[in-house]
Amino acid sequence: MAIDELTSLLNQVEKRFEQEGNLIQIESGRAIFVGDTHGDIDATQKIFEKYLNLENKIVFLGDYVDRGPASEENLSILLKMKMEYPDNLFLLMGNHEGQQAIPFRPADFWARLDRTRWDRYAEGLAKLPLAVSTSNGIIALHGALPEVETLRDIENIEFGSQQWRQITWGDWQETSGGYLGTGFQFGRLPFGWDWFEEKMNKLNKNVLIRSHQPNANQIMYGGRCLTIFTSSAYRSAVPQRTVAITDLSREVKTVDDLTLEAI
Ligand SMILES: [Mn+2]
Repeated sequence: MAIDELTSLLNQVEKRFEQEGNLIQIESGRAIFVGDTHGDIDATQKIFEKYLNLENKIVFLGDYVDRGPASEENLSILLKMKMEYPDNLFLLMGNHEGQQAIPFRPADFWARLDRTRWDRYAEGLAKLPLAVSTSNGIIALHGALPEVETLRDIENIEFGSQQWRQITWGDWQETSGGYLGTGFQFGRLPFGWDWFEEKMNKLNKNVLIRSHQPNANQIMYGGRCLTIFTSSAYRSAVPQRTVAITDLSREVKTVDDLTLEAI
């Protein structure tokens, strides 16, 4: 994309993200949750063909760039479609959009950008919302649950803070315990079942839908934690690109109340 076009697009879409704030509430209709797409523009286009209409709300859980073959194209189409369908398409932040706060490597998308584009993307993507709350019992975000007292506290989480990092970099381990300490992979924060239960009680939610961790078990914690991945970039760990669908008129108590579809 030419720099003028990029600047204009980011100027528009940033305003929209600022209006939405960190926490998006979805109250009605059908919601489709999409995991990491990671440069897999084919996945993103299939999602739009299959689900984008004025009745549906599509929620992308972050990580649009790096790893796959078409990062900038994937990100551009998502930002452009966000401006065309602002009330039907929601984009959340993953750790790959937070390169400015926690730089990591390899990051092929970021590494290929010149300084002007790097700065402009970093500034714009830092404004992405962090979480979606639905009226039928779901919280959706990229990684793990943040240390907050109530759902509304998510509104005040600052980019680059510890709570931001819990959301964008947090992993879940199939074990009891709270914060499980460092010593795992770079940047990642591992948490256990006790952390999950405690934070879900505070948020007053039944099911967490998240992505970020291709090697995680798809369903954990008594059927209340779902990890989906919607990219071909980690095909060995995740052979099928999966989305999760919910009808907001029905309460979701466990993952069994969601519909999982391969795209
Ligand atoms: Mn991630």
